[in-house]
Parts: sequence; structure tokens; C-alpha cells
Amino acid sequence: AILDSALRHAMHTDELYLLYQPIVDVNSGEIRKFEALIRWSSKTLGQVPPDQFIPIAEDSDLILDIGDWVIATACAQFAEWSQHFDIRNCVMSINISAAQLMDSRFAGKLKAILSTHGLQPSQIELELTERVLIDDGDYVRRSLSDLNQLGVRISLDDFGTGYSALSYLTKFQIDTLKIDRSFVMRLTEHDKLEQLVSSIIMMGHKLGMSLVAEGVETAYQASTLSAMGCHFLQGYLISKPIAAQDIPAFVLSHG
Ligand code: G
Ligand code: G
Ligand code: MN
Ligand code: NA
Repeated sequence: AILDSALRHAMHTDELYLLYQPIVDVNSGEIRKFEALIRWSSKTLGQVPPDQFIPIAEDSDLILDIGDWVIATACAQFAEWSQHFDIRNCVMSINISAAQLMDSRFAGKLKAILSTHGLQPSQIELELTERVLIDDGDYVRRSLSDLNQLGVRISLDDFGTGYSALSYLTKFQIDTLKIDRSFVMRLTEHDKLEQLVSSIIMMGHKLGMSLVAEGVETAYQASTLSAMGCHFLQGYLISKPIAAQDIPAFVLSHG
């Protein structure tokens, strides 16, 4: 409860902020996406990682307010970058919690924010975890169909961890698979997980999906993933998550 009220307070101060991690096109090396990642630098608690406070926020309605704040902040920031570089071929990728999708007004609220900032729906990708699709209630189903209709992209985060049911891949319109970092990490000369990762990529290709590899840290991983046909790379090899004001310089220096 203390954390809950501290977090509620943080939303109205600069304690809560977003970092953005660039995602590059494997072939051209160009930055094509940014993942918005929440951070909480609490005056009393210090730096609290999202793995700790997001689950707490998810236990109450607080996640709805935080979720709204994340979307509004990321969209405003993205639109502001258009003064520095061409964002028309770029995508802002935003993590979404299950409770946000249960809200029947979700797609409508998102649409209003996009029009406020003059953004196209296709410039936004929503990252969901498999868990959200596994317990596919009617509300989630309806929200996803509203979001498809609106034209925002849907991405499956942490793909390949925890759940084995794949039927949801055809039940829902999913644009992007994000191959979980735990798989990418194990692409080394010693621990070859190559058959599995390459199978995921082939499956994604056959389903017409775009593939993003997360947690790419080494040149070996990047070249292996590239040879396998992965489309996008994200990870410390390219960049750590960085502050909004540092993004334009990073993009411009990246060619
Ligand atoms: O960036 P980091 O590795 O600390 O993120 C840890 C976890 O927190 C990841 O699973 C990430 O998806 C989640 N996360 C980061 N930002 C957000 C956010 O804005 N909303 C939600 N729901 N989850 C987030
Ligand atoms: O679950 P999700 O994919 O949203 O989590 C993203 C988290 O992974 C972020 O907190 C980010 O800081 C972290 N991350 C991003 N790239 C790398 C990487 O190359 N290595 C490691 N160890 N963590 C990363
Ligand atoms: Mn994510
Ligand atoms: Na992930």
C-alpha cells in the first residue's frame, strides 16, 4: 500500500519516466523502432525496477493510470522527435498489461491520443505477452479486434517462454514476434540453440510475421540471427535504453 501511494505520487512528478531502446533493421542497420521502457527513480526508495513495481500496479487499478500515462508520454515524445528526424518510417513500441486490454475504452482512448499528436496507427506497436492471449476473455478478444480495426500493430513479447499453446497465433492478428532474450542469450559458440531459434523464425515467416530478436549483445548473435532471416535486432549491441532527449542525436549519428 505504501508502494502503491508512492507510485501514484510518482506519476505526477519526474520520478516516473520512460527510456527508449532503439531497434534496428537487420539488413540496412537503420533504426526503425523504439521500445518505451518505464523507469521509477523514487526519492525515498531509490531506483525501483519495473519487474517490481509493474506487478504491484497490476494488482490494482493503478496500472490503468500508469498505462494511460505511458501511452500519452510515449506518443507525445515520438511526435516531438519528428522535429529532429523523419519518424514516418518508424514505429513506437509500447508494453501493455492485460488489464489495459480489458478496458473497453482502450482502443478509443488510443485513437484520440494518436490524433492529438498527428500519428498514424501503423506507427504504433503494442507489446503483449503470451499470457494475455492465453486467458483470452471476451474483453481481450474485443479489444484486440478494435485495435486491429484501428490499424495499430500487435507484437508478442517474450515469445517462446512459459506457454506451449500456439493456437493463439492464428486466432489473433499478430504482426510481430519478439524472440525472448533467454533464447538469444544462448546463441553462443558453446551452447547452440540455433535449431530452435531458426524454427521460430521460419514459423514467423510462414505466418507472415515480422521478427524481432531481443537482448542481442554480441556480433555473433547478430550475424547468426541475420543469417536465419530475423528482421529486427534489439539489445545492448545496438544500444541500451536511452533518454528521450538523446534519441535524435543517436538516430542522426546512426546514418
Ligand atoms: O526495461 P526492463 O528490463 O527493466 O523491463 C522489465 C519488464 O518491465 C519487461 O518485461 C518490460 O516489458 C516491463 N515494462 C517496461 N516498461 C513497461 C511499461 O510501460 N508497461 C508495462 N506494462 N510493462 C513494462
Ligand atoms: O520483457 P521486455 O522485453 O519488455 O523487457 C525488456 C528489458 O530487457 C528492458 O528492461 C531492457 O532494459 C532489457 N534489455 C534490453 N536489451 C538487453 C540486452 O541486450 N541485455 C540484457 N541483459 N537486457 C536487455
Ligand atoms: Mn517488451
Ligand atoms: Na521481452
